[in-house]
Amino acid sequence: MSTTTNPPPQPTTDEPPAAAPPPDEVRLELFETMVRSRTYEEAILREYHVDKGPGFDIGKGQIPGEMHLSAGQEPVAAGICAHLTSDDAVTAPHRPHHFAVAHGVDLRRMTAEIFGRETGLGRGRGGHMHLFDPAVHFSCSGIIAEGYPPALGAAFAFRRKGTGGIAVAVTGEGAANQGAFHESLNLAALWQLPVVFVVEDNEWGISVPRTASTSVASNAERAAGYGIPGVRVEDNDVDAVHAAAETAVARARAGDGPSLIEVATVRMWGHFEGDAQGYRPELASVADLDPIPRYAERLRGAGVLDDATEESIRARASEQVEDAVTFAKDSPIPDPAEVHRYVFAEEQS
Ligand SMILES: Cc1ncc(C[n+]2csc(CCOP(=O)(O)OP(=O)(O)O)c2C)c(N)n1
Repeated sequence: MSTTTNPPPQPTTDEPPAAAPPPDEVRLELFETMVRSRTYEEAILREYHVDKGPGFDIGKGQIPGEMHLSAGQEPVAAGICAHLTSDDAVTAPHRPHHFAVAHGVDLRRMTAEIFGRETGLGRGRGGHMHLFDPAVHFSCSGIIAEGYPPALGAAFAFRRKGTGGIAVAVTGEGAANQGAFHESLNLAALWQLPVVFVVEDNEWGISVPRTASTSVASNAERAAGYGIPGVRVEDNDVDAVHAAAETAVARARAGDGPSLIEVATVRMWGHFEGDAQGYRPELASVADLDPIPRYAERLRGAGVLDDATEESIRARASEQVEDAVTFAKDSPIPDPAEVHRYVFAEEQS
């Protein structure tokens, strides 16, 4: 019987580029995108809890069903989407709002979808985990890691059509243990597709810590297993995400194939609204990790942001968000007689 010895592990990941910060106007745009996203989620949070009582009944209220909010993870979406246009595709996970906002999904129709209204992106049939906006090639799914394979399809189509578009596939670190994640990395590498894979490592998959679900310290190491570059951005740093994405997007656009970016980020609120988070020892200090005031502080220190600019950014965000919420609330609910429309049903009644 012969035995083989595995070679010692080699360093497998590229270090994120130690780039200079983006130009001032870009940093302000990154800040504004993050503020718009947070303002949006604060409004959805407010509206979601209306009429859920007494107690908390997830099926009640004007937005029934589960709600997964992304507060804290805004640097990932802002830094990546700053390099994209509406000709590029984004496939987001069940926690999609920050990517939808950053990629320019129609805010009114997205909000109407979340409220289950006929004017929604999916005529109110899909809800907050199923937002589809073909105008900007955006989609998301409640089935974790299932945004990865469709991103390959979009990238393949863009290449065949010669549009110059690329696809960005986003998932959480928990979902990076799903087969669809690994199959997608393999095929995208094999076919050298213009894809950027993004993993948001918020350290928790519902109540499961990443150390209990994931065999490697960084998903960037897994990229090496498929022969593609992988980087991990630490500290939820939007400037560093922007720099890493610049490299990965340029590589995809140049026809040099896919890359993977993992970002160490933070889920500031529950896995879903109503989650008491008793499993989370660090809960008391999570608010200190809020990336938006941290970035504001950094921009102030660099002389990029002042009170007046921040106020106008926040006012603009509130105006856009409240306009979208009003549009949604003023929209009709779907006609109950049409419950069988757009679904496979043996009998239409
Ligand atoms: C295929 C599949 N299995 C299980 C679930 C249930 N589920 C919903 S979210 C989630 C955890 C996801 O964790 P992660 O990928 O880290 O994303 P996060 O929620 O932290 O953003 C699970 C297991 C699902 N939606 N899809």
